[in-house]
Amino acid sequence: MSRNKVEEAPALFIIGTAGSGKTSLTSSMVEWLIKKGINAEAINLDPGVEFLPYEPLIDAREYVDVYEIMRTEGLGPNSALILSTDLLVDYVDEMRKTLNESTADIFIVDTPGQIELFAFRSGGLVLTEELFRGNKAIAYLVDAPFSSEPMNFISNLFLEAAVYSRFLLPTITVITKADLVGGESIRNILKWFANKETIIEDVRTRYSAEKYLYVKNVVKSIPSLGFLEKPIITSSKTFEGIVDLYASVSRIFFGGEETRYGPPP
Ligand SMILES: Nc1nc2c(ncn2[C@@H]2O[C@H](COP(=O)(O)OP(=O)(O)O)[C@@H](O)[C@H]2O)c(=O)[nH]1
Ligand SMILES: [Mg+2]
Repeated sequence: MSRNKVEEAPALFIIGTAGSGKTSLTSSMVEWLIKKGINAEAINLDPGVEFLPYEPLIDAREYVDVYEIMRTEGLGPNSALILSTDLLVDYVDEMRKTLNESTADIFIVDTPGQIELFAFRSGGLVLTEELFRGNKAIAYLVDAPFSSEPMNFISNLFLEAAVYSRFLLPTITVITKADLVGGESIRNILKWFANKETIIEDVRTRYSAEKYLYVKNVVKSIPSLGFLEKPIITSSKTFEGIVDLYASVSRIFFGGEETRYGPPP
């Protein structure tokens, strides 16, 4: 990889629902990149995480303490987590100092467990815009065991579209935990991505007529939603697909090739 060191390293934001495998993928990807001689640094923006399998360059927990906020503000864990994530924005300048001194080639950014804390509150957008100055992209994680069911798959794609509409950044769909499902599930997911008629048909055979009619209408009304480009199939346990994910990321950051959604306007 070559990067003009005058520019800041690009940042890949790892976004997905709770438990979709963000922290695991951040860890595996950084480990894989470092083995390849690429100076990757992990950034943890989740103030609520208990255990991290990687050593972050920046750790949200050094700036905000969820337990302290629970005590001082008299909040329960959910409210304290929301406030903690919002408060991170106050530390952008301090975090910038660390980034300024970094010689990283790429930042892999792990985001809060609950997707809405980062994607659907103002803090996440501010952090992506003000903390990172290089190129940016999103890896949107779709849990393979969860998405093997057609309706789950569809709702996850709607969520991906909602995330995209917030950030307008090049977005790669990443199927995680491939090691937990059989080849047939993966083939189905790839089939649904390649041809939306197939998911409408699978919904027709598996669910009520009411659900089928609904899916038929909504899926048809959003022609480009997640069905245009092959997702990357990965496992953070076996490292399957990490090479493909990095190839996609490289194309966005260094290859100038358009992604599924194209570059931001
Ligand atoms: N088998 C398997 N388990 C995984 C994989 N990725 C994550 N997990 C497990 O899924 C759970 C949630 O993962 P985590 O990375 O913490 O998800 P996050 O909430 O999105 O950060 C943990 O128990 C992980 O060990 C994977 O590729 N394969
Ligand atoms: Mg996590």
